[in-house]
Amino acid sequence: MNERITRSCDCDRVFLRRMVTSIVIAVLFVLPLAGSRQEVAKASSPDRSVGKAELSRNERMKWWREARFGMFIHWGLYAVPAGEWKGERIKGIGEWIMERADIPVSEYEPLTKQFNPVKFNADQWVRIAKNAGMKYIVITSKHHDGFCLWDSKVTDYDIIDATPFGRDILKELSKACKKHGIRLCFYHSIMDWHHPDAQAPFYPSYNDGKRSNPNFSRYVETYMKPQLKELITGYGPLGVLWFDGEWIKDWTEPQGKDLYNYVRDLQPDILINNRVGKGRKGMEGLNKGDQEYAGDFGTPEQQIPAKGLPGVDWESCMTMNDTWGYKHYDDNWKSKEDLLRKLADIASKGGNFLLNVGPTSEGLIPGPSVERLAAMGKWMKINDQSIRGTTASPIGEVPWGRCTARPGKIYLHVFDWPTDGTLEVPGIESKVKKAYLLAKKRAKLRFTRQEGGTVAVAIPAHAPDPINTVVVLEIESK
Ligand code: FHN
Repeated sequence: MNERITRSCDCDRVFLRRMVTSIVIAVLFVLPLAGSRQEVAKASSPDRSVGKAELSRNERMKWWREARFGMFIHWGLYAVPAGEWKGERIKGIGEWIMERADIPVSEYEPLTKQFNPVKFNADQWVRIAKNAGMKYIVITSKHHDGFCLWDSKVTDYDIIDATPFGRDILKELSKACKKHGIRLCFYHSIMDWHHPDAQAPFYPSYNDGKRSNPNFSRYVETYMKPQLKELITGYGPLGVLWFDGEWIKDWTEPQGKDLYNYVRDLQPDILINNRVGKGRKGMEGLNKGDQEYAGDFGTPEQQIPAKGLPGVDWESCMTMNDTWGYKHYDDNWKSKEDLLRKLADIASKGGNFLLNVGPTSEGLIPGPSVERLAAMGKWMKINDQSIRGTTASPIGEVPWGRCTARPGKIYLHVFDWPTDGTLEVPGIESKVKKAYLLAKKRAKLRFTRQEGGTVAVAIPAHAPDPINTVVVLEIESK
């Protein structure tokens, strides 16, 4: 992903002087600090506040790379119909019901009168995330349907002015996140099916990728940007602004670059995903290769890249069942085994896992989600150092599971426990100092070095953790 998009400006002389200053600072003080990951930052970003050098991209990304695991929350008016409209079950993802059931704005808006999540408890939600081992929460401030989960000054189509609930959800969540040391982040849809200057006039094909609204730039300048300013200055500092809905005809890469700069000017250290512009290749989520695109990390959706991507930051977002927004009859839940192994798989390829919950209209995270997150938390409590802040496997693929690493340690995530008492680990070039189960550090495991860099570790007859037992090799770091 690329560094901050440097805006062209008519103050070239001043800008040039700043460029030279930044490059000198970078050469003398910042670039040598660059992490192991390929430093893609340019030293040319102009200072945003006089006298304060801007954080490099690696410095901004540090907490996010360390976190590795976050909670996605899709919540809004769509939780009221919960997948049904006029007695009919509507196919597809729940938060798209306005589009999938051809609901006109005039019929969708009254859902606000039924949105009264009296069981919502921000502290409880944040504790569920924290206890699962998640370090950040990305919640839909505004999804495609245009409904705002905070008290916006530029519309009444929000939680305070339009619903009987009358509490500022995002304000309460912001407070709870600060209390528990969790980074609050917002998902914000560029596409807006409610706003007359955006996609509302395209009813019933709100998502018509071929149509343009002549007033779209008015929506961007007088509505979307002011709302983003409200969110960043009123509920921040934020960890990430997670844009979506960028695939519409009215949105372009230059607008994405402008929005990236606009947001970073409001909060210089914020992270922004690659859906702010037009860089991503569909659900694969990584950037097309033909030019520099705005955004700090790639966003594979409902999938995990086949291999690690050296020097690229990416985050796989996934549902726990088949929908992002709540549907009362979607019980196709992924098992805790599947979710835990996905977490290890993603980390073994150097990515982050953004796992979704879709709360009900009462404000509750569904029970099956809570159970799975508790199980993941139990595993993370023992094994989180094999995920948190690790880098991709240094030894490629292994037949029995996955690997992650940090300087001096290789973590062997064993899914298929060998029955012959020996775990064969290929490609270990460094000297192995010791081996042990992460869950039982003091019980050292014997190991021998075989031909061609394979290390054979003597392991117990039965897997201590049938889902993922972590064996640690401490090595002489280069
Ligand atoms: O259309 C959205 C969808 O509702 C959901 O928010 C996902 C999650 O990333 N993103 C878009 C589909 O790619």
